[in-house]
Amino acid sequence: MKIISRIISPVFFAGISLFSCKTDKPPVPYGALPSEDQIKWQKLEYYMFVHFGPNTFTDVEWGDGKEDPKVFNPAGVDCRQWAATAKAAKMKGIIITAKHHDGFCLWPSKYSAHTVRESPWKDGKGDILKELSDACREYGLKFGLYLSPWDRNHPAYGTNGYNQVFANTLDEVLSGYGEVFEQWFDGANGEGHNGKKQVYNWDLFHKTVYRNQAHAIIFSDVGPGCRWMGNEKGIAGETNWSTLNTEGFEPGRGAPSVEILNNGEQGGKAWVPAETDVSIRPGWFYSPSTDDKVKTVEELMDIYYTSVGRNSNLLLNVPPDRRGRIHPADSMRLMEFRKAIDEAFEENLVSGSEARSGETRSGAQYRPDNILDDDYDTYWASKDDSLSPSIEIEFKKSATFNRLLLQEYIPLGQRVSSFSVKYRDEEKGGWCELTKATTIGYKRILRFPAVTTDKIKIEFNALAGPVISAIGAYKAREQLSAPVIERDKAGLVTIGSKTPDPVIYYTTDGKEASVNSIRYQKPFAMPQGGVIRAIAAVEDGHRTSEAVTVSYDMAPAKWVVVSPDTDGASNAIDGSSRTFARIGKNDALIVDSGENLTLKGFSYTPVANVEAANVSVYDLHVSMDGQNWTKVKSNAVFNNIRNNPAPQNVLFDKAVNGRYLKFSPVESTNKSDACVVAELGVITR
Ligand code: FUL
Repeated sequence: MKIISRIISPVFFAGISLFSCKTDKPPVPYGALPSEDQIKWQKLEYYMFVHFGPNTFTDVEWGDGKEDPKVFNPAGVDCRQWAATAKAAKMKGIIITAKHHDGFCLWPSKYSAHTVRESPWKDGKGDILKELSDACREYGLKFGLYLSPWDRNHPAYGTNGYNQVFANTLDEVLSGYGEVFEQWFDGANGEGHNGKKQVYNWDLFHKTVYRNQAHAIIFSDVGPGCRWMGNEKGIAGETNWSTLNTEGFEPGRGAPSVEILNNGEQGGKAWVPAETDVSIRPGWFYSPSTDDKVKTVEELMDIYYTSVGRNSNLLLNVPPDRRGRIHPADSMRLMEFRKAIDEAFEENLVSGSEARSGETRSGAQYRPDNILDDDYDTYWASKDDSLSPSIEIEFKKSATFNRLLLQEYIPLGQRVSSFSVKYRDEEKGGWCELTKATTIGYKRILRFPAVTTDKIKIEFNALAGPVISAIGAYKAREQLSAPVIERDKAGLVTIGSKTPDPVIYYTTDGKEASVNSIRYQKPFAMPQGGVIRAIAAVEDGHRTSEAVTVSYDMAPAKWVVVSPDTDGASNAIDGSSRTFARIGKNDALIVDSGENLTLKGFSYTPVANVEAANVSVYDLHVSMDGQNWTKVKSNAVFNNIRNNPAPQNVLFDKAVNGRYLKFSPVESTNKSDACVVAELGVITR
């Protein structure tokens, strides 16, 4: 018997191993798929947006096309400095606003009379696109173009002829400056200088792009190359499909809802991945008034996690200043941001681990441990019929981590619809819930409080057997949150923090805050306004947060709402932007400040939500007695307030004396009949 088994066993086991060596066919691609160009584009992950033009000098977000081209006169344009900064930040390219809504061309276009040629810059002989494309080539960066079809200057805008003018303009830029990796089409479409709107010929525009740049990715609300993800705050959907149904939709007002753009659509017929465009400052163009409002590293890291970490590329706007250089406040912040990303993802704790899954396809190229190498093109693939497989990773030794990174192999489609992560905790008795999420796509990063374990298990739910390129675990340093400064109606300032029990230091004299500044102990009064700078500190001041700066004008302490006489109307002057008043269109919000003021301007705080009925067009009157009114603003526009609902500070041409303010909404961002006012304020300082 023994002899027989000795003879049989090797044959038997050879048979098994021969059998297990059988290799399954590669997984069948699922649903809409990315093109090769889209895959290359997705791997860029992070690149720079540059808003530069007359608005840089006139301090507006949307120029009206009537600005004198002479305002464009930067003293020291240095596109190599932009490229060097992008390179040092490990961004992969730069997209520039070649032509914004004002129609001003940053190159001497033969199709426009509103260009750098008409400006005093380099005696009209300069060409920003030439300088920047050369600099990008020198620094090994990709070069991309933003061109707004909406043109508030061009005489042909609003006529049939304009579409061809725009196509010619595209032709000119796309053939003149070498390779263009992305063509950015802004969906905003307002009136031209003649009050007319344009029906765009997108088909003609797209053909023009592809004729010149066959591999360019076309951005718009609905692609076709990549899509706007629905807000300008840097927050892509937690669920983010790269697929979308685009038939019957158009960029701009004809686009699907912002919610759909934010989430994509499961089973969508086209592959249109998300791109997150967001500015490092409150506005898209440079303004000296925002030098101290550059986003903190904490905010930028949040944006990184809600964009790159949610299956979206990140297009971060860094607007050059009036010299034509990136301002030190922005470049310093970019370097700190880079350092924080690099530190967070420096060490992948899964290296040297073992990965196992019982639902793996046969064949070495599908093995679970393919997720552990650095090669995106190797993957673990489950069997065709296993739509809910799991994979276990056993660490070499017990590890502590607070980030998990997962990547699907997108050339075979986006397949995972949800997954949950468990970790082994012997003391608690086995597997414990760690976190769960929905989609993965090209890259997904999850954040959670640090956990220590030797083993994790990920359970997937998928539309087709999951194909996973990478799973990584990291221990990122938790940022010490910057203080949050708030002031109430009476003018009482409170400074808090998300970090438990920090010590907060602040200044009110304009000086930088440090651990030697005033220690915050209790709320303090600032009814007349001023500047507050604050930092938070822990570990006896050895670790400090980033500094925040907030400027206040006078508090609405004595103010009352005269009209409308509705519940909640006083929310517009309660000092809190979390509450809001509703004002009927064609109605007015009248406020009595209780004293005669010298008004340099006013401020309107919208509700910070793209879908809110914020005021986009308004009239403003001022009065001494609440009877006789002076019109200070008529049919005035809050530019780009729909996409970027940020506080608006409006300066008057000259100061006006008054006690009463009448704010009359004319149009709202979502065309509804009632508009919202989170806060109305004055500028007196
Ligand atoms: C928006 C524009 O209206 C803004 O001015 C900015 O250029 C942003 C990137 O796109 O739609």
